[in-house]
Amino acid sequence: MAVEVAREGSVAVVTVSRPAALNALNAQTVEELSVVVQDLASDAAIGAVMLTGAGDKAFVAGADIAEMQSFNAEQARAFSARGQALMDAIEAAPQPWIAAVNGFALGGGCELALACDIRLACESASFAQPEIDLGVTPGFGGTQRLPRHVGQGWAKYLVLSGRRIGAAEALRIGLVQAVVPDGTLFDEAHRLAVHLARKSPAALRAGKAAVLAAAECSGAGQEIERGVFAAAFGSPDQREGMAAFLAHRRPRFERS
Ligand code: CO8
Repeated sequence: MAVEVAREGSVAVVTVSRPAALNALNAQTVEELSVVVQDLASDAAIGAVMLTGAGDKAFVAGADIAEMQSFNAEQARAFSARGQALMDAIEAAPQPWIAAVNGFALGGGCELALACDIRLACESASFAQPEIDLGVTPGFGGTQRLPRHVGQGWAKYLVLSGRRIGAAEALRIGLVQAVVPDGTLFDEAHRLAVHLARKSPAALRAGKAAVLAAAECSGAGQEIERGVFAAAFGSPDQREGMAAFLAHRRPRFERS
């Protein structure tokens, strides 16, 4: 198995473990991870998940290039769809997922980190979307999530240049939320996971869903916006607010 899961109380630690290939994601690893995400999502005992890579060199060095090398377009599309579905499932999971980026987060590895809710990195971690140097483009959701996290300018810089940036730069552009000294990442990420796991599960789920909806402002976010906008109509506050405006007086809203 290339994916290890350790349950420690209300925290699950998920480790991608293919050290000989720097934890690169082949089809089997994507499938294993997908099953793990599904299992954890339905495990009410788990309040937060921490995701990391085996060893101290790589988080995940990308999709498996050796496996992809001979793909035709149809196979590439299918692999991309499976990877995208995995990333979507992490993003939609009821629990928060923390990426503990302990080394290279390249290509699909960077995309995997981006699908998590919070990213912590050690000082020696590095990030890139190097697909351009393989003659391809990101296929696991990176073109969509990167601009959301770092803005279009940095997203284009990373996707078009393929350049690798260090943890400090990743922090500066908002790709990660914190950088910690090498050797302390696991404990820091675990501490954060324990902290999150103590929160209300319903509120965590709602918070994730609401922020996600905000990010998807062209689709689901705007539907939510329309829903809450419409639901206000006919309420006492809406009637009072609009009546007050038209009467040139201050509105008086009830507190309960
Ligand atoms: N896939 C397969 N094997 C890999 C990968 C990878 N992504 N990365 C590293 N490895 C293997 C190496 O081939 C090597 O194996 P071996 O010992 O058998 O030769 C072993 O891991 C160790 O790697 P290196 O000897 O290269 O170690 P270095 O410290 O010299 O270099 C690097 C480390 C910089 C990380 C280097 O290995 C590297 O550049 N790797 C490739 C990084 C990359 O380009 N990643 C992006 C891949 S494409 C992608 O992720 C697209 C995602 C969307 C897919 C959509 C589906 C169609």
